[in-house]
Amino acid sequence: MSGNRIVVLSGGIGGAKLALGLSAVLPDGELTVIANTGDDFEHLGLTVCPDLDTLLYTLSGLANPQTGWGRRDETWTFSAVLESLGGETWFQLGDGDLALHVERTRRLRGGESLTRITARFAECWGLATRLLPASDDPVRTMVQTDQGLLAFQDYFVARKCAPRVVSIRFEGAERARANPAALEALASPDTKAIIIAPSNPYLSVDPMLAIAELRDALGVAVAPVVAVTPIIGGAAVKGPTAKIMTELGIEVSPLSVARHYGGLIDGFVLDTADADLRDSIDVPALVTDTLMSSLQDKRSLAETVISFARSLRSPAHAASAAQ
Ligand code: FO1
Repeated sequence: MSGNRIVVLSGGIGGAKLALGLSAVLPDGELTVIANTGDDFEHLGLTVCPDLDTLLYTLSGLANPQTGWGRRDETWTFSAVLESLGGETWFQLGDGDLALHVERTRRLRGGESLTRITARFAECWGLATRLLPASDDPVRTMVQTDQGLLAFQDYFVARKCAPRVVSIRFEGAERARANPAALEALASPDTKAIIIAPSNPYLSVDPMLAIAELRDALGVAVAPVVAVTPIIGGAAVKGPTAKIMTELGIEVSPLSVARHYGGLIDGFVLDTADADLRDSIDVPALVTDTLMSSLQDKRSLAETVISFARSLRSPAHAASAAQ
C-alpha cells in the first residue's frame, strides 16, 4: 500500500456507487470504506446488514442493478416457500443473499466480530477495497414517526417511508466503540482524503457520526474531509432524503446538507444544477455533475472528488495538527 489512501463514509446504494467509482480509479488496497450499520437488524433469526451487503455486492460486481440492493440473477425459492407457509416475507431475502446472512450469523454466534466476518467475505469475493463496519457494537436507527417509534426497516421497507418523521435516534450509539481499523484509517498520515458519500445524511451518515469516537476522529483528521451532496436541484437522487428533510423542517437544499456537516468538512461537492449556491457554502465548494448512472459517471465523479480534496488544505485540522 502506498501513502495515497482514500477513506469514504458510506450508506447503501448512493454511497456504494461512489465507492465503486473510487475503487475503479484507485490502485488496489488504497480505498477504505466505512459502512453504516444503523440499518442492521435481526430477521428470521438472521443478522442482516443491508448497507455492508450493498457495498459487498456492488464492489464485487454482484449487485442487482435494478434494485441496487441484493444480488444480480437472484432466485427466490426460499421466499416463495416461506410465503406458502404463511411466513414473514415483507423483507425479501433471495436465495443467494440468504446464504450470506446464514454464514454471517453462524460466525457471529461463534464469537467472530462483524469486522472480521466482513473482511473474510470481502477476501472470498476478491475485493480490492477494505470494507469496515463503523462499529462492531450494535447501533440501531430508530425513527420516531406519527405512527409511533419504528425500527428502521419497519419504517423503510415495511411501511415504505410513508409515516411522517418526527425525529431520528441511534440506539446503542452512545455505548458503541468505533471500529479501531476505521479510526486508524481516518488518522493515518497515508490517508489523503476522507469523503462523505452522497448518502442520506440523516439516516445513513448520522448513525456513524453518532459514535463519538468516529465523529471526533473526523474532527481531528489531518486529511481533508469532503462531503458530496445527495440533493440535486431540490430533490434527492434516490430514496426518502428530501421527504425526511421536509418533515424535519429542513429546507431541501445542498446548503442544508453542507450546514449539517458544518465543522466536520473542509470541502463540499454540489451538482451543476445548484451551481448558483456555490458562494453560499461556508467551505470551499466544487460544482460538478454528481449523478452517477454509468460506470464512467462513477469513475469521473471519483476522480473529480479526489483531485478537489487534494487541492484543499484543511485549515482547522492543520492548525490543530501543528500544535
Ligand atoms: N429494500 C426494500 O425496499 N425491500 C426489500 O425487501 C429489501 C430487502 C433487502 C434484503 C437484503 C438487503 O441487504 C437489503 C434489502 N433491502 C430491501 C434494502 C434495504 O433495506 C435498504 O435499502 C437499506 O437499508 C437502506 O440503505
